[in-house]
Amino acid sequence: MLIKIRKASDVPSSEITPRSIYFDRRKFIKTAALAGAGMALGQAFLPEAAEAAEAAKEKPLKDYVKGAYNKLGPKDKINKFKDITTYNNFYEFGTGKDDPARNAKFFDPKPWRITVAGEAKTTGTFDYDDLVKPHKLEERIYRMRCVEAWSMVIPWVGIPLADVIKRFEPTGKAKYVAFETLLDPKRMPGQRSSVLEWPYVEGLRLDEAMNPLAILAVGLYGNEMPNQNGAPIRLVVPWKYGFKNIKSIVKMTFTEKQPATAWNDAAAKEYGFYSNVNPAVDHPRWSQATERRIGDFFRRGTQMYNGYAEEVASLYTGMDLTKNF
Ligand SMILES: Nc1nc2c(c(=O)[nH]1)N[C@H]1C(S)=C(S)[C@@H](COP(=O)(O)O)O[C@H]1N2
Ligand SMILES: [Mo]
Repeated sequence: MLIKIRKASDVPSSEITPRSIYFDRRKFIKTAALAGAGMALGQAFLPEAAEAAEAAKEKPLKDYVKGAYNKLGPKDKINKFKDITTYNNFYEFGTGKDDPARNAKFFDPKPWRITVAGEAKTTGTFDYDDLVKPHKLEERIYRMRCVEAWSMVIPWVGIPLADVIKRFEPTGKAKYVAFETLLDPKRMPGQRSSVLEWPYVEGLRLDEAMNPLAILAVGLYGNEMPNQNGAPIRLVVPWKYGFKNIKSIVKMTFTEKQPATAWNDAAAKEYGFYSNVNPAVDHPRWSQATERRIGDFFRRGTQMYNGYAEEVASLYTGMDLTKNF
């Protein structure tokens, strides 16, 4: 049994953010449990993370191809659902790793519409179902390497980005595809502060976007995408640093020129357009030679293209990777 969750629209915005409320509630939970009230209250008072896990499990994705792509190394273990859903970067819901799980809790990602614009034969605004339903869902178990030098292995469920792009028939002028996250400070409290320019934007060269590894993910662990991971639909390009994997996408634009990207706008010397995982190109403020796999004690070496060189290296032949970082 889960407590009935109020819709985001029923929650006054003043109630979504304040940490004090959260901490007070946690204190209350502890006290209640100690008093032996836990049993009577049942699962309504599970700790936050377990509650989120329970909620996600109630939304299983039906009918997806298991193990469609699963090229893990001997030292790769799929991360726990708890790690994947409580250690996040999603600045629209706060800058702390545990902020998105808490602050995205009441976000309601349906109905959702996605606008396709720019250099393509078919453009317009589409309902989520019209965009996703024509495609067969596939499980893709990928490593994800954040530019901050931590990593995870995540069992995504999604659709190949190339198949989506083909449906819109980009014109000969289309050289890039740009993506935008929802802009809605009422529902995304982090957008009320100016840590980044909103909306969060990202982009790929069209040939990168057409690479078979690139997917639009709509779920993980066989369930619909948890809000904190970018519900209802987000990009996953596993050979690039995590910030390329833009969440909660509302717009896709085919462009002739290289589009602006959020972290490049914020600090161009630190975050390039390409952002391919590369142990030999350090971030100006830290080394990228090693990484910390969430759940591990010892650091491990960073792999070129995050271990996907075989699939993607040909996209960058002849390019100076130090300049095009
Ligand atoms: N819209 C949006 N997308 C985003 C981010 C963000 O802050 N906003 N953070 C990025 C970063 S830095 C990382 S590492 C990944 C984290 O994805 P995860 O929380 O699902 O592991 O999301 C990326 N996508
Ligand atoms: Mo990241």
